[in-house]
Amino acid sequence: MAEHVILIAGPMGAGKTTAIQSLSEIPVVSTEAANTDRATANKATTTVALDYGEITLDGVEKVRLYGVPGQRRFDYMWRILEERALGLILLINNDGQDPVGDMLELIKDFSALQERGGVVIGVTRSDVQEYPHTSQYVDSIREVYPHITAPVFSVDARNRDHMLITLTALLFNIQAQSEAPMEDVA
Ligand SMILES: Nc1nc2c(ncn2[C@@H]2O[C@H](COP(=O)(O)OP(=O)(O)OP(=O)(O)O)[C@@H](O)[C@H]2O)c(=O)[nH]1
Ligand SMILES: [Mg+2]
Repeated sequence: MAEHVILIAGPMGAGKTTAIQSLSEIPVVSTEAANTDRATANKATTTVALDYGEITLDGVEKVRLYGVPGQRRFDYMWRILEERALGLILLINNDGQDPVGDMLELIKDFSALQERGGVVIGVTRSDVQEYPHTSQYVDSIREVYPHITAPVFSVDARNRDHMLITLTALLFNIQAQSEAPMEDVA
């Protein structure tokens, strides 16, 4: 059976832990601790090390899902988990202070993973905060990272179907990127 390791990253409260709970077929391993930063995300707990879940697609592809902490003080975990990963789901909460800026910064933070595999963007909490629209995320990626193909979806991390579409799009994107002809460097 083919196996993939996929990372889920994004700002605090974007829905990384929730997304893995939505997708996973096994009980999720989580490392939640009391959230002392209620100003950034008003919820009781936050991830301090990782989340882990698994899903099998079409009975043939096993996907290991790792969620990383949103808080940058734990970003050493980003680097550890990134090494094993083939692709990245970037969840961005639309009700953050500067969600498009957060996305651009995180694409840069995970540029090695993007180059090795691929990235897909899931914009969450659009029901809480309507703007910016997904088109603004798409336009910003085109402007700042014109060489990157990164599909952008509006999703609810609590919705399994939304997260399945996002994951499937990422796997297609990774496959397309691996089959793309190498750039002519001669
Ligand atoms: N209204 C709404 N709530 C959402 C949506 N997506 C996720 N949530 C909620 O937003 C919260 C996200 O919390 P977590 O899943 O803990 O976020 P996280 O990204 O793991 O955060 P950290 O681990 O702290 O970095 C949860 O309460 C979810 O139920 C959405 O699209 N709309
Ligand atoms: Mg979390």
